[in-house]
Amino acid sequence: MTKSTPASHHSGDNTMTHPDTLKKLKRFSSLEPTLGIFCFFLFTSLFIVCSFLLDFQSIFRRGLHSGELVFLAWSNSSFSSPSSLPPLIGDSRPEFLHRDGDSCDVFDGNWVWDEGYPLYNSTACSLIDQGFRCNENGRPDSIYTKWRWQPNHCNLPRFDAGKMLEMYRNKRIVFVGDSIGRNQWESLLCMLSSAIPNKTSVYEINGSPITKHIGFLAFRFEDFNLTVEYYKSPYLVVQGRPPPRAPEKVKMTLRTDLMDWPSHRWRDADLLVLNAGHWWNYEKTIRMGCYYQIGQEVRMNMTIEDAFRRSMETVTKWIAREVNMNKTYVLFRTYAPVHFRGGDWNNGGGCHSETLPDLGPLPEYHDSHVEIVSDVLSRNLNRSKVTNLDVLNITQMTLRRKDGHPSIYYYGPDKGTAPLRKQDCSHWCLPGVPDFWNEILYALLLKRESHRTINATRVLQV
Ligand SMILES: *[C@@H]1O[C@H](CO)[C@@H](O)[C@H](O)[C@H]1NC(C)=O
Ligand SMILES: *[C@@H]1O[C@H](CO)[C@@H](O)[C@H](O)[C@H]1NC(C)=O
Ligand SMILES: *[C@@H]1O[C@H](CO)[C@@H](O)[C@H](O)[C@H]1NC(C)=O
Ligand SMILES: *[C@@H]1O[C@H](CO)[C@@H](O)[C@H](O)[C@H]1NC(C)=O
Ligand SMILES: *[C@@H]1O[C@H](CO)[C@@H](O)[C@H](O)[C@H]1NC(C)=O
Ligand SMILES: *[C@@H]1O[C@H](CO)[C@@H](O)[C@H](O)[C@H]1NC(C)=O
Ligand SMILES: *[C@@H]1O[C@H](CO)[C@@H](O)[C@H](O)[C@H]1NC(C)=O
Ligand SMILES: *[C@@H]1O[C@H](CO)[C@@H](O)[C@H](O)[C@H]1NC(C)=O
Ligand SMILES: CC(=O)N[C@H]1CO[C@H](CO)[C@@H](O)[C@@H]1O
Repeated sequence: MTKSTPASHHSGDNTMTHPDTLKKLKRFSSLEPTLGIFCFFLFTSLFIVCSFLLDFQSIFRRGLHSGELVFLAWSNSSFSSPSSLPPLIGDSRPEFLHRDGDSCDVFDGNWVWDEGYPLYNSTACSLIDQGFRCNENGRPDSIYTKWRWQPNHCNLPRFDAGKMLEMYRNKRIVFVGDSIGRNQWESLLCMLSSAIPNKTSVYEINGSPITKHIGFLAFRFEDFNLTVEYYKSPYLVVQGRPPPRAPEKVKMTLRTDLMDWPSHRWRDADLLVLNAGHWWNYEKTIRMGCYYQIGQEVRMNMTIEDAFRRSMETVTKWIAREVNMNKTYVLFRTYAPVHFRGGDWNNGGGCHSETLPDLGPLPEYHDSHVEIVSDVLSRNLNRSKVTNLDVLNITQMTLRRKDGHPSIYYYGPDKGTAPLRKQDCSHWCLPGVPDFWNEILYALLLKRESHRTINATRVLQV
């Protein structure tokens, strides 16, 4: 024992004389208060850790927020078993799929710790871009994969890949949009393929690899005759050459009145998930010489907001006119916030030190994309016969997840981590945040199915 104490090592001599020992004891007694404080902290930390391990896993599962947990930890002076806890708010939440859950807004909620997640292992899923494989690319923490989305007023069903595959047997699921849409598409590919033991029975129909450079990718789940497709179309409308006699600075135009060319392949999907927003900004349009066009006319002074609104109107009119709403369920996913701090994406902004979500009250958040989408959709939904469309309103829930981005961990393992000044705080690590957009998507699908079944039964009974 004495041999291993730092004191004996430092003296280099383990035959201590009596006065020496006394001196040491005196030194120790002068240290006593500090030692006491240290022990106190050690004990409290242990206490917190133990109570956390013993009790709170179950509370987290039931969905209290971490703020409330801290309060419980400090106000209760003894350990208690989960069963002795008072009834929790979580207990009274109805299931979203149950009739009592009909009025529940699944997008109103918070993130809760859940050891039962993530739903898949990225090393076991080959269908993810290297850029989203954060842990494989060196990200040291994995806490960000353990937060589950918990609505305030109901409980969501846990994603069941087998059930969703069965629902979409002989069908097509189509994602259209920007690279955040590809992020969500890859998340769903992994979530679904986790239930398929024979990985070679899931393949890209043209043998293409997963990469951001290909505008169309379709994975076939052979056993279910299901394809899950991705079309890159960041504006949803046509981007092309300017009309003749356009001013010289016009290098390209966005036809805000014309759906993108491959749209004829989208409209027959059984499930169509659209998104837009990240490319509707100055840097990617006007600055590149890309102006907005309506008919044959280039509108040199049209604002980005007006152009985006106009294109969203084009999208909703296309849905009403071209999409068979008896067959196709359309979901429009709202804008996923970015989290660049200390700069923007192109001048040194970052998020690499974020390891926890924002669980507290959120600051005011305004994004013109979100406002325009909800405005255009709600007005057109009301007027037209478009009934089979829902908004995947993920903006607020995603705003809380500053910890979910690849930041500097988007290069392959051979290249190491990216420089601090070139971070990715737009896309999402997988497994991660987009899994929960898909878990909500899955819940909405089941809810819709159950309504259909109930109505069908009713019709039969009449
Ligand atoms: C989206 O959800 C947030 C959070 O519940 C809510 O404040 C907002 O009004 C919703 N927007 C739409 C268009 O439903
Ligand atoms: C993921 O799978 C790999 C190999 O299949 C395994 O080594 C690793 O431990 C798994 N990771 C987790 C978090 O389960
Ligand atoms: C496979 O699914 C497609 C629709 O995606 C359908 O047209 C075709 O008939 C299905 N094939 C079989 C063998 O059921
Ligand atoms: C896995 O799927 C491939 C492609 O369809 C097939 O050739 C192979 O026989 C399957 N393997 C097993 C063990 O079922
Ligand atoms: C846009 O430009 C046209 C001429 O090209 C002009 O008549 C119009 O007033 C301008 N509108 C705005 C809002 O500046
Ligand atoms: C959709 O279903 C309704 C009612 O069953 C029917 O009247 C309508 O013709 C259908 N529309 C299409 C495009 O199939
Ligand atoms: C939808 O239309 C109904 C009746 O025309 C109207 O009462 C309601 O306020 C409208 N809702 C929206 C969001 O415009
Ligand atoms: C089924 O009925 C419920 C209410 O009874 C209604 O809210 C829902 O829109 C109906 N669904 C379909 C697909 O008709
Ligand atoms: C404030 C608080 O939550 N106190 C709880 C401490 O634990 C007992 C059970 O052991 C509860 O009954 C109290 O409500």
